[in-house]
Amino acid sequence: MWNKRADTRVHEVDPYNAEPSPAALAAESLTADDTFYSRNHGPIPDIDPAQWRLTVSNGRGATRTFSLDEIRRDFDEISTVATLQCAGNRRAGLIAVRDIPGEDPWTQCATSTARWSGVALADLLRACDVADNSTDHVEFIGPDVSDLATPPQRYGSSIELSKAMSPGTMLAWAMNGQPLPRLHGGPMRVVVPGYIGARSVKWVDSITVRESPSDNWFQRVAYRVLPVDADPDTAGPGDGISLSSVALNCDFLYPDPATPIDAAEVLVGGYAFAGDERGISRVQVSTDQGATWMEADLAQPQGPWAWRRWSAVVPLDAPAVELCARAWDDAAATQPASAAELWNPKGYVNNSWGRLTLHRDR
Ligand code: MTE
Ligand code: MO
Repeated sequence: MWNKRADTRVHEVDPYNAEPSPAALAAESLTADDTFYSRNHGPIPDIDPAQWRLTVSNGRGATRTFSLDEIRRDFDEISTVATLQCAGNRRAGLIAVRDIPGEDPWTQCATSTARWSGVALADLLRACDVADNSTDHVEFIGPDVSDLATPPQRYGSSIELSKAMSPGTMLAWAMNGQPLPRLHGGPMRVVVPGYIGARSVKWVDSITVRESPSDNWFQRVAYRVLPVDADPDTAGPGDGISLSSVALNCDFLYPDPATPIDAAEVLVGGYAFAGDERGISRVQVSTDQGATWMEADLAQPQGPWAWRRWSAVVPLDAPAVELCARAWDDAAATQPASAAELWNPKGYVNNSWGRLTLHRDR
């Protein structure tokens, strides 16, 4: 029913959870809407843009309601290229270490990049007379009710007011120059560049400035890195590490490891992504489990909040070679080698080295 390519890997039909094939993701530096991954926690709402309303509560007792036409008429349009990445991206690598029941085995394609157009959230909040109180938070709520939460509740999240007011954070009504598709939050979604996808609430209809992070289940209980020995079914509100900025990550997108290579060297490539406030400064590839590394070529930056695509020509001097890739950010931090070090009960933030095993054809 959704407009996705035939090679899309669908983890769940209802709620719809699907990621593109690595080849499809590699083909474009901006991900088309028929390719973009999609992560949902409940039924997909069907909202008439003319009926959609956004209520903003400014934390000082005042509330304003906006229609889509009013927002488009009264505020300047901005446009930002931003990568979204699910906190569960690459979970399959953690499941290979130890099973994670009840969570989808996303591979490395629960991430995609689009040009988003809409209004700066800061402009809207200023128009609502929000106080410049640096310790406040901004809560976003959508209309979709998820029974993954106990008790079932509407999907929501929150971010710090400082992030809400910073450049890039926006309400988007268009994706790659087209009206925002229903599956991706149309008519309007939040886009929080550099933060885990979970904070970019789709179909947003309520925004509230508050003194503390949202009490919504998806902020307080889910999207947290629990201690290794915690029971995810009994973990309570506030347990573990709450996720916001995306951890430095990279992985391979090509070539397809299922096709043997008929040459002594091969072009490999993929994406690297550094979260909020960080850029990618280097990507390296190893053919010897990290004993030595060669520098990959980095494509031109697509903007401060977008992935960096990379490629390298590597020798294949054995029948089977396991390649490793790691990125460095501009604070010179790099990625951990193994997923085993990172395993956690809900399977978030696998940012271990990308790995790809290629075979020689002879
Ligand atoms: N917003 C609502 N209302 N409901 C959701 O289930 N999923 C979140 C976020 N926003 C979600 C949501 C998660 S976990 C991710 S990774 C992104 O949306 C995925 O956005 P996409 O489907 O456009 O790729
Ligand atoms: Mo996500």
